[in-house]
Amino acid sequence: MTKPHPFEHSLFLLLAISLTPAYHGVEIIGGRKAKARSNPYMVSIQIFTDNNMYEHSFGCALISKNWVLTAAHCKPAMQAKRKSQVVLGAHSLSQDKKSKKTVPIIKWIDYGKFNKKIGVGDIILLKLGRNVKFNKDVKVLKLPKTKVTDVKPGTSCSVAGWGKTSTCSKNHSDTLQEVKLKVIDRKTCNSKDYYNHDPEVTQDMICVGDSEGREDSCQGDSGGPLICNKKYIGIVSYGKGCANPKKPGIYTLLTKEYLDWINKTIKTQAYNVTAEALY
Ligand code: 4AZ
Repeated sequence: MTKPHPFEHSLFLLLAISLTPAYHGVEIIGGRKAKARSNPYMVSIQIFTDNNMYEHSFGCALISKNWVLTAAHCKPAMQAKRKSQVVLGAHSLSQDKKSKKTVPIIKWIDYGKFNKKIGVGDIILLKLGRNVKFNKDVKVLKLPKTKVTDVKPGTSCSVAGWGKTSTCSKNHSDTLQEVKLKVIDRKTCNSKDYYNHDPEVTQDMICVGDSEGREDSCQGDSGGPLICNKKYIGIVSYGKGCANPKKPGIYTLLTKEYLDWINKTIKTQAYNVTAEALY
């Protein structure tokens, strides 16, 4: 075997580095690896695929011992494949850590007003097959008080997820990524240069993005929570592409109406189980 020329060595190194996604800093899109345990409420929704394995498909947040909150547009994919589960306490999805717990999804409860065409009502509750145990890696994300219903434009928010790390990548991220984004006022978001009312960004949605188009949530982050001022404010819902400065992410806003529905549904369901157990 001939010895490689030193220049060949560095050329190979350069090629290897430039092909590593992390080198470009393109995580979630433009974000960074989340600190382990910094988002213990983050849950991965996984669907059983034709490859005979569960694959990360959406994000969601743990809101009680047996409920997670996510986006309604995730439901058809979950139902089409029948078998879906959630993974809690994960940072890397592939690494087999003790902290990771897998629980089946046994029920979907729709807000009932989801309209795919116009994007409204993109919110759904998923009931888990058993109660989860809370620990350092698995914690509830508290729902805000019903008084908190909107956030001022310019507010800094964060989103985490295992979604795509670049617009052109096919795969989701193995490690949880997070990014900081800013709230954009509805008027701007609906203006001609932005969404031009297609879809209409209504009072129960919120636009959040990066004016330079470097950072965004993307495919696979859908359903995950939007945190602003340390409060659970919204759900990753939609966007035309990812990291386009004039097409920021559109999030379902946790309005009083949605929060009342969530609280009522969880209470009613807990009562139903008790009632069922009596017979
Ligand atoms: C998606 O397809 C998706 N840039 C999620 C978020 C955004 C765009 C698309 C926001 O799940």
